[in-house]
Amino acid sequence: MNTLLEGKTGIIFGVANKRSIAWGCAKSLAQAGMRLAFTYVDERLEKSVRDLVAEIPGSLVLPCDVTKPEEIDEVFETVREEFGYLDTVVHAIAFAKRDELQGDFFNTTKDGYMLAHEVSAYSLTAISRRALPLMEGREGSIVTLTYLGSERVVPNYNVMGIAKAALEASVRYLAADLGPRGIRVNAISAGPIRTLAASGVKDFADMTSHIADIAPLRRNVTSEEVGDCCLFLCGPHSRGITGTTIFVDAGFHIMGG
Ligand code: NAD
Ligand code: 0WE
Repeated sequence: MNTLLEGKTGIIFGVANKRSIAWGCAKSLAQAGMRLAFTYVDERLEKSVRDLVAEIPGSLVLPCDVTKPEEIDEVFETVREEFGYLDTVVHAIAFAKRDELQGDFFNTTKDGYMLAHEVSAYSLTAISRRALPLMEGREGSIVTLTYLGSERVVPNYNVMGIAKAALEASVRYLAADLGPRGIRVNAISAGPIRTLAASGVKDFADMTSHIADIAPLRRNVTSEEVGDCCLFLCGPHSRGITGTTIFVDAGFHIMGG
């Protein structure tokens, strides 16, 4: 436990279970003394999230499916009542239909394209707009999670790559809007981590072993390492950084062969 973020509050979107990158972020922020609210997407995940969050006393747990605007409204209304203000938002949400994450990208359906963008990209803007009144003038920080598939072709990542490109562009536009109001916005581009969202991804084990062969650090990364970067981006040490993407990928993205 340290006191770096004592008296600060944050909300974390995207905890599903203990392997979630969002949970890695939660542990780092809670360790620094931040009071946290968590959202879960549906009843199927409620118990899993409540059981985990019991490890961090004083936390709020609220339902939020980002495809339902009234649920996002309700989350921020409750945070306003319970916390009164907000210093941090962690956005660690992505979804595409399983069918869209295999085979040729050109077969992406309009519905599949729209859904992936709604959940994985637009939600950052929808959340940031509602967070603004609670965060204004507090030197707050918004952090989202992205992946290299936004700028390079990663087989099967398909429509998620397009959605992550939109997410990263959203980070830049939001940073420009919110900077004058004292709020920073950044993305962390994580290397592959075996989470629920990665389970069932074809050839995932081959991808991670390739990274361990090629990346400068000759290994993969953990959600705790991503969480510590999130801690940096939410705290005073990153006060000069906004609108950017930081890679937590053992250096893999710099390699050309
Ligand atoms: P995860 O499955 O633990 O988290 C994804 C979360 O998205 C889940 O909690 C899920 O409930 C939530 N979600 C899905 N649809 C939603 C909706 N409609 N409304 C609200 N929440 C919804 O997996 P993760 O790997 O921890 O993913 C977190 C973030 O990290 C995602 O943005 C993902 O793209 C990104 N990321 C993951 C990796 C990886 O290899 N695991 C690498 C880089 C970036
Ligand atoms: O962003 C992600 C995960 C995105 C994701 C994964 C799933 C699988 C299950 C979004 N939606 C779904 N929907 C499902 O039904 N990552 C960065 C992890 C990931 O996913 C891949 C990867 C990597 C890496 C998919 C194909 C290729 C590589």
